[in-house]
Formats: sequence, structure tokens, C-alpha cells
Amino acid sequence: MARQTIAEQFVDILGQAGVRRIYGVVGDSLNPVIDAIRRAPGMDWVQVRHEETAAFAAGAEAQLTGSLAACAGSCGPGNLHLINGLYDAHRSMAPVVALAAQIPSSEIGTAYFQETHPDRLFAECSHYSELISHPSQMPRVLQTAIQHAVGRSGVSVVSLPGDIAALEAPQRAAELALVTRRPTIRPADEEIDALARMVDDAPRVTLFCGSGTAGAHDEVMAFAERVKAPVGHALRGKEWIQYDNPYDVGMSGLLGYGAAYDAMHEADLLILLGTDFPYNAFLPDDVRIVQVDVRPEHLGRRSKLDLAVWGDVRETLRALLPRVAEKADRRFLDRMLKKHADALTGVVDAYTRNVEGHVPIHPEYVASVLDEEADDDAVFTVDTGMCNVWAARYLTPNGRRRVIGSFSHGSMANAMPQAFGAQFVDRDRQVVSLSGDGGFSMLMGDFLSLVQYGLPVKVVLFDNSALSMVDLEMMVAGLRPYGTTYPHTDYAAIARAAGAYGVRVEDPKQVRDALREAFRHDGPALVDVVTDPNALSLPPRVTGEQLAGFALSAGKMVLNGGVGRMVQMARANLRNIPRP
Ligand SMILES: Cc1ncc(C[n+]2csc(CCOP(=O)(O)OP(=O)(O)O)c2C)c(N)n1
Repeated sequence: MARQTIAEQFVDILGQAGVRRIYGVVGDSLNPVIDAIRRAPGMDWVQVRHEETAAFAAGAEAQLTGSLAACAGSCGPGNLHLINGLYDAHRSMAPVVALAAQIPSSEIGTAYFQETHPDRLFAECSHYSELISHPSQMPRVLQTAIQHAVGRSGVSVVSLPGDIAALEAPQRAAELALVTRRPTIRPADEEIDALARMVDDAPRVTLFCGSGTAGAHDEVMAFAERVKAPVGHALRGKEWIQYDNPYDVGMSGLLGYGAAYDAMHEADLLILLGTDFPYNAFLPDDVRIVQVDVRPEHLGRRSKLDLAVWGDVRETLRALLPRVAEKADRRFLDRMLKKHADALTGVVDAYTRNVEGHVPIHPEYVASVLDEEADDDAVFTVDTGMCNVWAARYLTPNGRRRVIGSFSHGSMANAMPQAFGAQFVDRDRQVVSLSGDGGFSMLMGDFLSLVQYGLPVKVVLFDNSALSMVDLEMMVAGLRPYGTTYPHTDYAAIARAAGAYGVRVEDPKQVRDALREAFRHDGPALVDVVTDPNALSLPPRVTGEQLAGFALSAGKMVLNGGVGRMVQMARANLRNIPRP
């Protein structure tokens, strides 16, 4: 069998681990690997304009498929540009291997041209970050990197000097036994029994769900039915738990709505399911709390726990269900469902009146029309900023749609690059980027990559010429907004100049047709909707003096606003309450 170079072996092994493409920008030390990719069947090089896009794209791909994705950067500045996207992937628990090319191995430690130490730089945003300084570390180092990324769900970084990449590998890598899937984790019987006792002892139980409830919709519903528990969620739990949910009481947190906060605080027992929800100010401190999580390091770091359960949500609930007694009393649940429906109705009545006639266009109107017009299996990517609020309130999950954002890392500019990666997974699936003009312009260069690859991503730009989310933050802190505005920019014209479909929308009557037209277009499209920068979702009737303190207002709903189709669902759940 012909010998392989280290570069060829690297690409070969990534292919065995299920990687189909590597996103990045070429350069010096990376060139042997690029050449190996060019020759490797079944592996593509995806050329981006900014390496941060490469990392966001790989992270989105991994979040969509659940399997390994990859990105690469050349030595020094090339791989340094990956860092923010890698932080995001790591904190979203997306399995990604990043190749950080390194300067010639003989020069490390001499302040050589472009010298950095990626193995150190990426230590904080990875489970594993190592330098290959001798060919005989291959294939073991790459195998270990893959297994960290897949097994622990996150990022691994391999730093590889260009001279070593070009050397012959000491052995072929044909028969590596790679781990490509995580096992399920079932808690010990003692924990399950303890949890069952606590549930039986508690008259009122509330469930609060995060991204760890992915794949556990049926189990959560069955458990909620058995113990008559209201079910709230964090933003990352929304896409997995909010649909077909007769127990839904909404979302808690800074963007929260409905009765989730009340249901969590008025329970006797709160069960946190697969959530690392960071805002402990929204969690009760006088209620018994159990947390179930597949990552033991998540347990108890947000609130004091009465029981910590290390396990998958689905496995835990499957084991738990037969051991808990059915509760007959659903008064708490029904009271919370009513509270939830009332809260949403009040908000909708106060807020959505006449938005369809509002100029500049009301962003919530755009989001609600987008929700209606997008496909039932669309992938939405959502920029950090006010788009998070619109997505949380208006996108209606159904178990087939996906919503990806920078929900743990909170980086701007994530949406369009994530859409880029999501569209590579399936060119026939509708991928929609909800972009802020601040976020979009930050990595706008990679709109050119969408055009270059003919990817039919639809960018819906909430173009308010402002960094609105920060405006709001400043007001909440009692500061005068400063440094938060941009001059008006015709992004549709920029899109057309780049070779894409671009349309600018200033009249609310044109929003629906513009979206339909863009969705019909067989290629990249940008809908530049000029939106109202003052459409901050403040609670109705908030006065200036109240603003500073309103992060701690009674309902803990920092941002208030419309809630789209959720109000219908909440009302339907009320109608379905069994009559005695
Ligand atoms: C990389 C990065 N820089 C700065 C911030 C702070 N920040 C959070 S949201 C935001 C404003 C986003 O503006 P835009 O994308 O225009 O959306 P809008 O809120 O106006 O809808 C800023 C500056 C951040 N989260 N990430």
C-alpha cells in the first residue's frame, strides 16, 4: 500500500469520521493539507472570506446533523480568526475539529513571522488542543481529537506545522476504530428512586426544559401528563419542547414570556431538564430543585440543588415514569395554563394593533409574516441582538423546523455564517438567516461566499440602522444610548452588486410578497427590510424612572411584546382542559 503524508492521513481520517467538507481560507502552512483535500474523493474544501465564518458554518453543520464537522485556518492570524466561531461551537456543544496550521516546527519559540501558539490560544474554547510536533503522533492525536469532540460534544483543535504535514506518516490509518456517536447515559437506580420519591411528595411539580430535551419530546409530555406539571422552557429548549405541548407555559429569562416564571416559583418541586440556563436571578430559591443533565459539570452551578441527576433526559424520564404515582389534581397546572393564556392575550392586545400599517416597518410584523411564509421544515439561523427576541416570540416550532443561534456564547454576526453551513448540509432545505444590520455587516464579506457557491440561503435583514439591543441595554441601565447608530445603507443594492437577488422593502404592505419572491428565487437572496429602530419590545406603559429597575420587575419579563401564534396555542390548551 502506498505511503501517506501526514496531510493525506489527516484528511483520510476526518473522512472516516464522517466529515464531508472543511471550511477555511488557504495559506502557507496549510497548503499540504489543502492539496490533500483537493485530491481526496468525498471531501470538499469550502472557501470562505473570513475564518470566523468557517467556524460558525462548521458549528451549524454539526448542530444540524449531530455529527462531526471541520474547519481550518493557516498559521497565526489565519487560525486566530477562527476563535470566536469556535467559542460559539464549543459552548453550543457542537462537535467540531479545527485544524490550526502552525509555522515551521523548527521556528516555534523564536517569535517567527506569524508565530502564535494555537495549542494555548484555543485551550479555553475546546476539550482538546494539541500540537503535532512529530509525525509519529499521527494518527493518535487526530483520533483523540475526534473522540473528544464527539464524545464530549464540543471543539477539538489540532495544531499542525506545515513542514510536518508534508512528511510521510509512519503508518497508514485505514483501520481506525473511531467513535462517531455518544452513548446514552442512564442514571443509577438510587437517583431515579430518590427523584421518584420527591415527585410523589410534591403536590405541585414544574418542568423547565433546555436543549438537553432534544429527542425527548414524547417522554417530557408523558411525564408532564402523569404529574400534571406545567412545562416551561429556556430559549435553547424552545425548538424541542414548545410544539404539541398541552402543558406549555412559555419561556423564562431575559426574553421570557407567559407564565414560566410563575410556574417555576409557585411549584413545590422544580425539575430542570437538560438546561444550563445561565440567569440564576430567574430561578427560585425557596423551591426544591432537581436538575437532570448529561454533563455532570452543569449540575448545581446555577442554583442550589436538592438532587443532582447525571443522565440523559430521555433515559431518565423513561426510567422514572413507571416509578411515579399518577397525580389526579391538576388545579396547579390549569391555573398556570390560564395565567399563561391571559399573559399572552394581554400582550397581544396591547401590542399588535395596527402593526401591519406601521412605517417604518415594525420588526415584529416582519417576524410574524416570516413565520407564516417559511417552510414547515425550514432552518432558521438567528443573529444575536433583537432578532433573538423576534425568533423567541414569533418562530413557531413544530419538531421539524430548526432554530440555530449563538444562544450560549451570544456573539453577533453568527446568523448568516451559520446559514451558510446549514445550507451545505442540504441544498434543498429552506435556510433563512434572521440578520441584524449590525451583525450582517460585521461578516458581510461572506455574503460573497453564498454567491460563489450558489447557496440558496435567504437573508432576511432587520435593517434598523442601529445596534438596537444595546440601545435597550443602555436604557435599562439608565444610560443615554451612544455609539449605537449607523447611516442608512442599501443592503439590497449591495446584494445585487454581489450577484444575488436583493430587494429593499420600506412599505409594510410589501413584506409578504417580498419574502415569497425571495423564497421562490433559486439562489441566494437578501430581503432588506427597513425596520423601526424604536420598536423595542418594552412592556406597555413603562416610564423612564421604571426603566432602570425593570430588569427586576415583578413578572421578570424584561422585554415585552407580541407573541405571534403562541396565543392561539395557549388558548387551545385552555380549551382542552378536561371538564369535570
Ligand atoms: C461580536 C460581538 N460584538 C458586540 C456584541 C454586543 N452586542 C450584542 S447585541 C448588539 C447589537 C446587534 O445589532 P444588530 O445586529 O444591528 O441587531 P439589532 O439588535 O439592532 O436588531 C451588540 C453590539 C456582541 N454580542 N458580539
